[in-house]
Amino acid sequence: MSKPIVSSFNEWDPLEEVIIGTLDKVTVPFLSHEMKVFIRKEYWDFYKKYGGQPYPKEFVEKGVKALNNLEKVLEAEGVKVRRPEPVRFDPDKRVTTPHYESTGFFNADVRDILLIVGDTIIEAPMAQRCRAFEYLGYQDLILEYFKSGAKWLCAPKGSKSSELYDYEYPEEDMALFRGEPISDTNVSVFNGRFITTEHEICFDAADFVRCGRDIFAQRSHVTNQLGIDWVRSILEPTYKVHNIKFRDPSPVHIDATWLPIGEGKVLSCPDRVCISEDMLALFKNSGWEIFYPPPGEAKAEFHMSSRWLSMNILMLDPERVVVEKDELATIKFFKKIGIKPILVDFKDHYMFGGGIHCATADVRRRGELKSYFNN
Ligand code: DAV
Repeated sequence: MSKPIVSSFNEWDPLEEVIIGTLDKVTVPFLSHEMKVFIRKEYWDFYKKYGGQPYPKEFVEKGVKALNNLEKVLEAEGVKVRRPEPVRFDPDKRVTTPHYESTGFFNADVRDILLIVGDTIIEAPMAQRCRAFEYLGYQDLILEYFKSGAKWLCAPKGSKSSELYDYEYPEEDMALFRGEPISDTNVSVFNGRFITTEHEICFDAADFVRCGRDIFAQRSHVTNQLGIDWVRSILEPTYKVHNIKFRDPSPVHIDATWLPIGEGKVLSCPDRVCISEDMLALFKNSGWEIFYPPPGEAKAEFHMSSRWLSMNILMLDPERVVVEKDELATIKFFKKIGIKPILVDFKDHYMFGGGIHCATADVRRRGELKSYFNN
């Protein structure tokens, strides 16, 4: 039997096929309540002013170039690259649902919405209203993979009614940006309070990382416990889905916080270390080594993310990693641990919130389903 086209079990087996997102029709999201933990406070005025309109052209042109640079670099390394079809709806057109009105955002960060586990593509419901219809941009591509034998699952989309969001979430905690050093641990998320409630299932795919039979998921502003429980319910018993926590005042997506780079090797953001004793014990008892990369240093705009996009990298295989070309400290770090950096000029994509890992979804990695943990 020939190998399925969609087959990817971890973050590091040799990469054969990948999807890279698109900035086609990218629209400035509205500064709605749930976006206030996502967009840095110093940019709120920009989002209040331009929400629902296209981004200034020069930003988009540079961002498009960054995605195209990544495509060229991956192709040169022998990886088959797929791009989503041109977006056939207008994200700047206001959509009225039974529960809210919103415009859209983009289709650039594929990792946020598509969770690929083995031969199954799971469409995440997304937590932010501006991303509710993002799945439409991937339908042709997923249909093609489905016809080739992949399984296609949609998580419950939910209503995104106002009950899904905590409107009393303290504004001072919204300003505590993820990944920045904090002294005070008495902030909402440490007490189990997030911008999303448990009113209905919600998650972004980027709050999950895959290590064969073990998958690690964080409760974040965009992924609630019901979302993690839903993923667990469909992947069990073949896979184990573990909850993992970090010292992060504003968690959104796990892939610039805790990113496996090979069998027994995980990158851990030193500004938001793991605080789950059981998970630390699991990694330790299974012989895993935790690596702390240096901070990001590329000169770029960061509207919706921390500078830790530097560690949001893509493994081509356990020996080669795709890194932003100006992340010099990160490049040096990888060389030191024996992994060859493949450089790409990508920093102009950072302002849209994502790094190299975010902008991609690995469709096929050569390798089998294995267990890397003693549990
Ligand atoms: O560090 O701000 C970035 C991941 C976005 N997909 C951060 C998280």
